[in-house]
Amino acid sequence: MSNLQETHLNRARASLRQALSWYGYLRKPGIPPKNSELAGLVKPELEALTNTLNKLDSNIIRIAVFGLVSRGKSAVLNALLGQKILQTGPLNGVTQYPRSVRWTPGDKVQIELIDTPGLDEIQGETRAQMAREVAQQADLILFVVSGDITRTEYQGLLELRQAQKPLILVFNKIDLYPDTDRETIYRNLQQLGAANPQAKPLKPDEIVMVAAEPAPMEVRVEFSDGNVSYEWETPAPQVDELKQIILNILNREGRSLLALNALIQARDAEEAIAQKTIDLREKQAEELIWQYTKYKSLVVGLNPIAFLDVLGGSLADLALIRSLARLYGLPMTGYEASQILKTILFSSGGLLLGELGSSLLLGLGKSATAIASGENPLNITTFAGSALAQAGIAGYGAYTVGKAAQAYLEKGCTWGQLGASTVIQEILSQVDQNTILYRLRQELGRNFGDF
Ligand SMILES: Nc1nc2c(ncn2[C@@H]2O[C@H](COP(=O)(O)OP(=O)(O)OP(=O)(O)O)[C@@H](O)[C@H]2O)c(=O)[nH]1
Ligand SMILES: [Mg+2]
Repeated sequence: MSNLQETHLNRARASLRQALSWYGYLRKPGIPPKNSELAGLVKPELEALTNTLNKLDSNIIRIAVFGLVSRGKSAVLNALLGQKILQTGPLNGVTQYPRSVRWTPGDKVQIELIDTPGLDEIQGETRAQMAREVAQQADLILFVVSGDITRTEYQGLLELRQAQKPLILVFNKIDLYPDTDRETIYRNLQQLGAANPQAKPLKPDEIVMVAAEPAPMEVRVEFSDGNVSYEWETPAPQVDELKQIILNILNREGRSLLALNALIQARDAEEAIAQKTIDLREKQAEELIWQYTKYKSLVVGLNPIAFLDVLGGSLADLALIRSLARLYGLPMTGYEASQILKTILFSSGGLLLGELGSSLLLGLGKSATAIASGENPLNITTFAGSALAQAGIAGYGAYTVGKAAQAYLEKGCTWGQLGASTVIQEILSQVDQNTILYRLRQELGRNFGDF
C-alpha cells in the first residue's frame, strides 16, 4: 500500500513535469512575438502548474473546514490542534478570512489545517468563489454541522461535493443533545450527507460526532466535612474519534490523495491553456482548415487510382491534425494524431466512414474510366463527374475532421501518455476497495472525457 502510494506520487510528478516542459516555450524569457500574447494569457495556469508541483514535493496534506457560521469550525480545528490557536466565539462571523495552521499529529505526516468563514457569512459570488478556491486546494474536507441540517447548509454541502474531494461530515456540539436526540440526528445526517438522495448512507468513517468546545457544566462538589457547593467546570473536548479517522485516512491513502489532487488541478490548468490557445488562434485555424479542405479535395478528386486517393485523403487529414496541433503549440505525436483521426472517424456517426466507402466506390469508377479513357471524350466526362463528387465529399470530410480535431485538442490534450487525465484514471483503477478514493471513483469517473 505504501509502495503504491509512492508510485502514485511519482506518476503525478512525472505528469506535471511533462506538462511544464511542454509549455516551457511559453515560460522562457525572450518569447518570440507570435507567442508573447498567448504567454501572457496562460500565465496564471502555468503558475498554477508550478505551484502544484511544488506542493507535491513538499508533501503537505491540506485539510479544509467548511460550514455555516457558528457551527464550531474554528473550535473543531483548535480541538484537533490541542490548543486554542484560532479565535472562536458566540457571535456570527468570528472568522472573516481563510486562515491556515500547521498541524503535526505524528512525526510522519505534515498537515495544514485551513479555517474558513461561515458559508452564509460572506455574501453571494464572493462566498462561492472563496469556497471553490479553498476546496480546490484541499485534499480532505471537513463539513461541520451542529444539529439537523438547514436548507442553506444542505445547499453548501452539495456545492462542496462538486469539488470531488473526500469529505467527512462532522456533527459538533453533541454535548447539547440528550443521547436519543443525538442518535436521531446522526441517522438523519447519515442519509442527508450522502452524495445524492439515492446514494448509500454515509459510512462510519465519513460521519463523526464531536464536542469541540463543550459548554461549561455546573457540577456538584461535596466536601469531606459534608458541605456541598456548585461549580462550573469545562469538560474536555471530544475529538479523538475524528482525529483517528483523519489519521487512518492519511496513512492509508494520504499520498495517493495528494497525487490525485495535484493531477486534477493540473488537468484543469491544462484544459484552460488549450482553451485559451484555441480561442486566440481561432482565425488562423479556420484558414488552415479551409486550406486543407481545398487541398484534400484536389488530391482525392484528381488522383486516378482508387485506394491511393483514399490514402491521400487520410494522409491529408493526419497532416491537418498535426498542423493544427503545431499551430496551437499543443503536445502531439504522430501516433496520437492517428489515434485522434481514428476516434474522429468513429465518433462522427459514420458520416466520415461513409466518406471512405463512397470514396472507394467513386474512386474505383474513376480508375476504371481512367484506364479505359484514351481519347474518348465521354469517358473523360465520367471521370470528371465521379472526381467532382468524390472531391466534394472529401472536402466536407476534411472540414469536419478539422473541427473535430479542434474539439479534441481542447479536451484531449490531457489524455496522452503521462497526461493528467490518463494518470488520474490509472490511480483510480488501482486503489483499494476500502479506501475513500475508491468510493470517490464513481463520482470522478463521470468526469472522464469521451476521448
Ligand atoms: N456547547 C458547545 N458549544 C460549542 C462547541 N463547539 C463550539 N462551540 C461554541 O460555538 C460558538 C461558535 O464556535 P466557533 O468555533 O467560533 O464557530 P465557527 O464555525 O468558527 O464560527 P464563525 O467563524 O463565526 O463562522 C462558540 O461560542 C463556541 O464556544 C461544542 O462542542 N459544544
Ligand atoms: Mg470561525
